[in-house]
Amino acid sequence: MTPPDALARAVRRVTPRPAVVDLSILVLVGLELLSGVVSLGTGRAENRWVFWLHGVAGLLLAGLLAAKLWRVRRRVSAPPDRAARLSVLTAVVAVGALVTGVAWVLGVDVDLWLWTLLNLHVLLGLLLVPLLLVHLRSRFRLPRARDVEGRRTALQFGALLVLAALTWRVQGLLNAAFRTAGASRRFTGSRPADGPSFPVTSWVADDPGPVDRDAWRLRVDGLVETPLSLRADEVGPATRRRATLDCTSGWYTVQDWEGVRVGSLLSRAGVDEDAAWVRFRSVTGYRWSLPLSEAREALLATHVAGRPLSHGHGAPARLVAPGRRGFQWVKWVDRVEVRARPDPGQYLATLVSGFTDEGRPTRDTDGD
Ligand SMILES: Nc1nc2c(c(=O)[nH]1)N[C@H]1C(S)=C(S)[C@@H](COP(=O)(O)O)O[C@H]1N2
Ligand SMILES: [Mo]
Repeated sequence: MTPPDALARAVRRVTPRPAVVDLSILVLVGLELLSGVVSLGTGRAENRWVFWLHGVAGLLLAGLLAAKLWRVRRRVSAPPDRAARLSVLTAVVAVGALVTGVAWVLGVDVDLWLWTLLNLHVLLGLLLVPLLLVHLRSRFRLPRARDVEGRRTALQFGALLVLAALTWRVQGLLNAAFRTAGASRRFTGSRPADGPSFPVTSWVADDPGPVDRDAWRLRVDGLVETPLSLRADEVGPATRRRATLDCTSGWYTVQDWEGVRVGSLLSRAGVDEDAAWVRFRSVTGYRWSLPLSEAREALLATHVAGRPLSHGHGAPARLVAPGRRGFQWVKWVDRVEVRARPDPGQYLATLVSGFTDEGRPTRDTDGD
């Protein structure tokens, strides 16, 4: 037996029946969607397993998808019908999502104008969902009892899972050994932002004009005994805190932030008994909320790296929420609201704030 034959036999051995492969692909895409979305919301080391799961399940998915594509390689005949064209598109998007994900982990980054390879990975992953749903309608059947060969299928999946986990581990070791760009990645996949300064980013389109520091007031209200409205020189004593800003577009920076502890503002205002959440609002309408105890530990920063915040970084004050991802670090904060409940509308607010009057740049009307 020649080596390629031996390999082909080994591959056949670990490949489950077609219907089982297809169902597993479906389940894995669901898992990738879930872990991918959850991973965007966390930057805490104790949640690193979410990223691990996303990586290993991705490798498993790559293996099963390869088996599937090999199986159907001759299916697309000329002229392809609509369903076949859709299947090809689904395959291309799926392969694209996997390739961009793997490339990102290996440290590859290409400049896609405003985007990173990671943004493209997220887009392709999300695009795959509707494509797969339509593809399912024309193609899917559930595995029958005879497709599932009990012990054998379980062993196959065991072997595939071990293989995927090993590949993930070896990838980490190789990245470290060869000091690739992948080795400097944080567990979230973010790379260090280059240079002493760090990027100015907006989540979607938030781009207000500079906030006038003299006219600016910080309001602290909601479920408090004494609502406050503070001038910049009244916000209170500054504390310093080192914290990592980790943006979901794939970069991070560790900085020394300086500003008032939110807990000190809240003590001054006195929170009511049923207070449980604190919402931070930007002049643009962009907003995010933190549970009360976490909010107390957060900072409203006015300085970073020993200097006053620039407009782009959120002057006069921006939220510093350690362990949270960058998009939750609200910039240009002018209101701290104590609430009893969380705020489901915040997700939408971060997406649309750039399209409201407050969020749009004022520069184009400056000449009036
Ligand atoms: N008001 C407001 N705050 C915002 C954003 C925004 O678009 N509007 N972008 C967020 C995102 S996605 C990130 S990563 C950080 C970036 O902070 P920086 O521009 O200081 O690097 O700010 C967050 N705070
Ligand atoms: Mo971000």
